Amino acid sequence: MTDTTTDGVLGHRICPLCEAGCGLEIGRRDGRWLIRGDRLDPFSKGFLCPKGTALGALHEDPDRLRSPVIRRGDDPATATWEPVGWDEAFAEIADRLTAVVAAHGREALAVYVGNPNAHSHENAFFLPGLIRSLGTRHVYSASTVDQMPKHVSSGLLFGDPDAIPVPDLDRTDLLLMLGANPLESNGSLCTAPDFPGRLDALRRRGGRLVVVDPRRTRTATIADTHLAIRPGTDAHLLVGLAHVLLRDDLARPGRLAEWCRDLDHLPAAVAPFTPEAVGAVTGLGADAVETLARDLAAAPTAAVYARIGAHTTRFGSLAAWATDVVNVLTGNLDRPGGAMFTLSGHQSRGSGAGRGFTTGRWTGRVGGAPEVRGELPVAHLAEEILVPGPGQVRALFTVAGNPVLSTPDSARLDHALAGLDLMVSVDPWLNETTRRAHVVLPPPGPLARSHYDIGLAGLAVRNIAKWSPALLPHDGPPEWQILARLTAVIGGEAPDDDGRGVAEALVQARAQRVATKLGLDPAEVREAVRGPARSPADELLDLMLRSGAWGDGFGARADGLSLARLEADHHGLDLGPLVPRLPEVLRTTDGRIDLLPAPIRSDLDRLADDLHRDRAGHLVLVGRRHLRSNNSWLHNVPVLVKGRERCTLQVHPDDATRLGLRDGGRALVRSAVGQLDTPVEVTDEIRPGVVSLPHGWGHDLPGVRLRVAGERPGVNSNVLTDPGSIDPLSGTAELNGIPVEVEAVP
Ligand SMILES: Nc1nc2c(c(=O)[nH]1)N[C@H]1C(S)=C(S)[C@@H](COP(=O)(O)OP(=O)(O)OC[C@H]3O[C@@H](n4cnc5c(=O)[nH]c(N)nc54)[C@H](O)[C@@H]3O)O[C@H]1N2
Ligand SMILES: Nc1nc2c(c(=O)[nH]1)N[C@H]1C(S)=C(S)[C@@H](COP(=O)(O)OP(=O)(O)OC[C@H]3O[C@@H](n4cnc5c(=O)[nH]c(N)nc54)[C@H](O)[C@@H]3O)O[C@H]1N2
Ligand code: SF4
Ligand SMILES: [Mo]
Repeated sequence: MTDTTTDGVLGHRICPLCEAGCGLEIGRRDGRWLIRGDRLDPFSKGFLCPKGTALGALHEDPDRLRSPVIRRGDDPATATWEPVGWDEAFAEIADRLTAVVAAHGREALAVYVGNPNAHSHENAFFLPGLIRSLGTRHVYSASTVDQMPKHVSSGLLFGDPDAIPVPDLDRTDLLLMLGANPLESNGSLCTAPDFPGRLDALRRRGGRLVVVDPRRTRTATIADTHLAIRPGTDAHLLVGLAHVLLRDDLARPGRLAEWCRDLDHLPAAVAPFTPEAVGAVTGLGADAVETLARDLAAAPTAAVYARIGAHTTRFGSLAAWATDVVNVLTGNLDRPGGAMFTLSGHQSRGSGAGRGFTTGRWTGRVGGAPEVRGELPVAHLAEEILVPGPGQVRALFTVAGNPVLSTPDSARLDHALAGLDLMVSVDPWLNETTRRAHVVLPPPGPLARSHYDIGLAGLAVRNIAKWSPALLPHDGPPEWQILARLTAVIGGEAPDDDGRGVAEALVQARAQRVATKLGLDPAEVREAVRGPARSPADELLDLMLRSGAWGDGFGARADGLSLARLEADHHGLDLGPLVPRLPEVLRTTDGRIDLLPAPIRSDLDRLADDLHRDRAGHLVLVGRRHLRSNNSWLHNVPVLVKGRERCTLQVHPDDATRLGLRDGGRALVRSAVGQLDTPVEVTDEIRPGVVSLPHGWGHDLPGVRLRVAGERPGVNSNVLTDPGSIDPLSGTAELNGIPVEVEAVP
C-alpha cells in the first residue's frame, strides 16, 4: 500500500464505475490526483472517460462515510446520525433483527442488491451466502430494472441465464444496435473499453452500424443508419426481421441448425409479424424492415445487440430472445464477427448439457409475479412492505443500491421504507435510500479495494483476465468482511463475530468443489490459494482462476493462469479474441438450443395482440444517460456535475409547439402514478411523440447528505414509472415507453 503525500504513480487500478473496466494509472502531482488511462492495459489501451479521472475525487468525497452510523430520530429532515464503532453497529442490528424475526419470522426479511455489486468480486462471492442466511423469498435487485430479460432469454435458449452472447465488435461487418447508447454508457452486457473507438474502427474497415433509438443519440450520429423507432416496439421489429428472413428463404443457420430445436416451428410462430404490421407499429415503415432483414442476411458477418431501451419494456424478454433468434437465423451466433460467448480468465468450459432453466418456482405475495433466478420484481417491493398479512416485509437490507431513485413509483417506495422495523444499508453515502436506514455500514472507498470484474469480464469482447490491488489503506473492515459479519449476525452468531468463520467456510466449500473437479486433495487446494495479505475474496478468485479454462490446474499446466500471475502484472492479460463455444456452453437438458421455449411461444401471442393496439395521441416517456453520470451516485463529485443543466425533459419542437412548451421553460409531466415539474429542453434529436428524462436525479429529499448533489438536485424520473407495468417473463419494469401527459407550467 502506498503513500499519497509524494508525487508519482501510486499504481494501477481497474475502474469500477462502468462495465468497460478500463485500466487506470493513478498517481499524485502537486498534491492533486493524476489519473490517466493505463496504456499497458492490453484491453483498454489507455482509454478512459471523465468518470475515471474523477475516481480520486470520489474516494476523497468528504460526504463519504468513514464509520458506521445509527439514525437517531424518525423524521429524515430532523434526524441525526451518530457515528458508532463496528461492534456497536452490529449489536444494534442484532437487537432489532431478533425482535423482527421473533414477531414475524424470516419471511418478513428482505434484501435489495444494487448495481455496484456487479463490479465487485468481494460482493459477488459474499452476497449469495448473505441472501441464503436471510432464509426469505423477498430477494430483489437492480436486475429487474435492467438486464433480467436477457438472463431469461439465455436461460430459455441455452439453459444458462449467464450464457449471454456479446457482439464481436472488433470483427463484425454489420452491427445492429437497439436501445443502447455506448457513446454515453460505454456499453452494457458487452464489456468493451473504448466502445467509441471500436465503432469507429468498424466503420473504417468498411463495416456498417445501424442504430435503433427514438432519440438521435451521439451513437446514432456516427451510425450509417439511424432508425427512430416508436418506444416499446423493438420486440415487434426483431420478430419482424425473423419473419422476413424465413419468408424469403434468407435464413442460413448453417452449422447452428444441428444444435437447434424447433427451427421448423419458427415460421408459424412469427407469421403475424409481417413487415407491414411491424412497419406500422414501430413507425419505421415496411420498407425499412425489409431492407434491414436483407442487409443482415447479405452481410458476411453481422451481430444484433440490444440493451436498456429494448429490455426495460413490457416485451423485454421477447426482445432479448428475438435478438438471438435473428443471430441464429443469419448464422451469426457463435461465429467470429457475430454474437459470441466469452471465455475469460475465471470462466470454465461446460459439458454441453445441464439442468436447464425454469422460473416461477414460487410467486410474489402481492402481484403474484413468478420468481426469476430466485428474485421477485423490485417494482413490487413497496407493496410487499405496505400490504399487511403473513410474509409482509418488516426488515430490509440494501447493499450498494439506491432503489428510491432507481426503481418504479419511487415516492411510494420511499414512503414504504419509512415504516420498516429495521433497515440496514451497506453503502458509502447517506442518499435518498440509505437515509431511511436505521444503521448504515460503509465499505472502503474505491481506491482501497482490490478488483476483478467477475461478472463483466465474462461478457467481454475479448477473453481477458485483469486484477488490480487496493492502492490505499483503509481503517474499517473491507466490504467482504462487512457482508460476512452481517451473514454471521443474521445466522444467529454474536454481534461481535468478525465474519472470518463465514469467510473460511466459503473458501473451504469452494476448495472442496475444485478439488473434486480436478481430483485433488481439498486441504492442499485450500492451502495453495492462501497468501500472506490475501483476502478471502482474492482466495476465492484464485480458486476460480486456477480451476478455470485457462487455469494452471494447481500445477497441471505450468503456463496456466493463477492470481499470482495477475498479482505480478497489474495491467492484465489479453487471452485473445473470442472463440466459438458451441455446444460446450449449452446447459439445456437435451444439449440443444431451445429456439421456441414454451414461455416465449405463449408470450408471442401477447406481442401479436399488441401489433394492433391503438397508440394514437399518446406521448411516451423514455430515459437516457450522460457520460458524466453513473445511475444515481456520481452527482456529488463537482467535476462531474459542472456545466449545463442535464436533468431536463427533452421534447420535439412539434410537440413543444402543440403543448405550448418553450426551451428553458418548465413542464408538468403526469403518468398513471405520479407527476413532476421539470425544466424543458426543446430538441429535434427526439422522435415526435416521445419525451425523455434521465434517471438517477432528485437529490433534494429531506435528510440526504450529499452537499454537491443537493445544489442541483434534478428530478426523480422514477416517480413516473408504473410498478404495475412489467415484462411478465422476467419481472423487469417498463422504464421506457411510459404513457405521460405533459403541460406547460406558466
Ligand atoms: N427510469 C430509469 N430507471 C432506471 C434505469 C433507467 O435507465 N431508467 N436504469 C436502471 C439500471 S440499468 C440500473 S443498473 C439501476 C441501478 O439501480 P441501483 O443499483 O439501485 O442504483 P445506483 O444508482 O446504481 O446506486 C448504487 C448505490 O451503491 C452505492 N455504492 C457505490 N459504490 C459502492 C460500493 O463499493 N459498495 C457499496 N456497498 N455501495 C456502493 C451508492 O452510494 C448507491 O447508493 O437503475 C435502474 N433504474
Ligand atoms: N455514463 C454512464 N454510463 C453508464 C451508466 C450511467 O448511468 N451513465 N449506467 C450503466 C448501467 S447500470 C447500464 S445498465 C448501462 C446501460 O447502457 P445502455 O444500454 O447503452 O443505456 P442508455 O445509455 O440508457 O441507452 C439506452 C437508449 O435506449 C433508448 N431507448 C429508450 N426507449 C427505447 C425503445 O423503446 N427502443 C429503443 N430501441 N431504444 C430506446 C434511449 O433513447 C437511450 O438512448 O450503462 C452503464 N454505463
Ligand atoms: S469508461 Fe467506464 S470504466 Fe472506463 S474510465 Fe469511464 S467509467 Fe471508468
Ligand atoms: Mo444497469
